[in-house]
Amino acid sequence: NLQTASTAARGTFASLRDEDLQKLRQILGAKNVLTPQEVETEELARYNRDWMGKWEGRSAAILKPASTEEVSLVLKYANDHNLAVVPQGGNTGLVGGSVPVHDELVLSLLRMNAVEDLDQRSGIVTVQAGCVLENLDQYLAQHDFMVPLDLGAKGTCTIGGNAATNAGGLRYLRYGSLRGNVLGVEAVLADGQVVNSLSALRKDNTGYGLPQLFIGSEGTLGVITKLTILCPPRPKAVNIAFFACADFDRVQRTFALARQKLGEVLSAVEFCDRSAIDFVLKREAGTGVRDPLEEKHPFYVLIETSGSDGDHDEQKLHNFLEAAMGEESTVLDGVVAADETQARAIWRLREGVSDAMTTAGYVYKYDVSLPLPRMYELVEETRARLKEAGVEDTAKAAGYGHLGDANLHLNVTSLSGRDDKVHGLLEPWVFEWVSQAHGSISAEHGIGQCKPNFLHLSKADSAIQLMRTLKSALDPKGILNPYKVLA
Ligand code: FAD
Ligand code: 2HG
Ligand code: ZN
Repeated sequence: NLQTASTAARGTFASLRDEDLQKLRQILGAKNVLTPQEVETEELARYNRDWMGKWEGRSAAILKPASTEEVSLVLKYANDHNLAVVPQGGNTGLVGGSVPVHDELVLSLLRMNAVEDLDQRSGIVTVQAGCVLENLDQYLAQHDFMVPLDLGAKGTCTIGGNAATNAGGLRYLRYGSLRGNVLGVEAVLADGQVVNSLSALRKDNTGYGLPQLFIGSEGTLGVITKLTILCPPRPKAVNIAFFACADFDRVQRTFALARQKLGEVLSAVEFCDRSAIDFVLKREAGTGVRDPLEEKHPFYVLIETSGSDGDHDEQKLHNFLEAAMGEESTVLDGVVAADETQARAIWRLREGVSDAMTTAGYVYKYDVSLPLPRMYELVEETRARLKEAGVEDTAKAAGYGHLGDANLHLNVTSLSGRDDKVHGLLEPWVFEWVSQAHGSISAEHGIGQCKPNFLHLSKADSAIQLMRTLKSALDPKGILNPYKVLA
């Protein structure tokens, strides 16, 4: 049932033996080591299979450490005995990076979920890697701070997984990358060495930026156990507006106008096409999530403002609306959320697309960044390609994503299930199209086991070679997340 899975043969790793199990149980406690022999199939599948059911391994054991020291002891043992390990957080990743390909041990960080410290003046939080993003955000809310990251999987994904994938999400436009906001990382290397690079300083140029090695490395260079993150104050006034546009040119002009008129209070600019919205409306039928506009339109733009002074922000939003609906006439219709319930329902229209397109059939997902003017061309050309092949009635393409970051999510749902013909039409064509347009084949989801064979389309050979050098320096036996990222 695969999109693009690793075809790599099993490496020359050892197979788990009874004496290994005994040792691992000594380190972690018997109940924190699950094996296929002792656990219900469904419980095991939570760790072996990704949430879309696209990738599934057969882990010899699931390991659940509770401390950095336990992670260190487990990795030292695994490295000494040549056992391969997959670090796992909430298992919400979209590129098959968090599940085993063969029988690798799964190292779940979910028990390491404590918020250890918050500096109330600077907003710098120290948190264990397995803390669920939403739980961290709720903790910070009690102290008037927020995580500088938000995404649809917030209720399940972990902050360690977010850092390991350098997740982008819905507020990247305002707060930027985790590469900027994560100040420090504590990580355990493949041989069990604990690297303490947990700086809580905004400025620290003492040598190499070691935390950056682990951010976005998808569990291939080390296991992140703890992070320090610079968190912004929680905004006091938040407004959400939802607009309809007639074409993608007007979508882009609406974004440009929003930047001009809303300036520093702009916190998100997202977009969906009609097809994406139709999937959500069908999926959410009966939940209270509905199209807030009377007529159907080809494109929608969601704009969020966040600031500290409600009147000031509303005045700015008013000026923007006047220009967008009047002199500039970039939007056809629009609505500003009147209360929090409506704001949540509007956000759901956008955040719900991924799930709606996944559950409607078999979904092929592409997460790309492109020069903004060419972003929607890819969706149009995909549709034309599906039509030409005569599969347009069963293979439905939609475009949506983080307009403010020129990050397109092209999803194609095959309503009749997985389809080799559709797959063959999409790959490698999509990746090559993106490469020729000077885009990135992975804007925010990473490479995982899905895209190692296409990495060269977005990275120079010399850069890939340096990645290999780093990998063999930090993990000479290659036990950490094998078959992922590098082919
Ligand atoms: P996992 O899925 O468990 O792991 C992801 C990768 O990180 C794997 O390679 C794993 O080995 C590694 N890893 C996990 N924890 C650690 C650790 N402690 N140390 C080292 N390596 C580790 N992504 C975006 O960028 N933007 C979005 O807007 C976005 N929206 C999403 C919406 C939905 C509905 C879903 C399901 C996913 C979305 N994602 C998005 C994907 C995103 O990458 C993940 O949700 C999240 O960042 C992964 O966190 P996780 O804890 O689930 O990690
Ligand atoms: C989003 O922005 C996520 O909704 C998921 O990054 C995108 O499922 C996808 O393709
Ligand atoms: Zn996204």
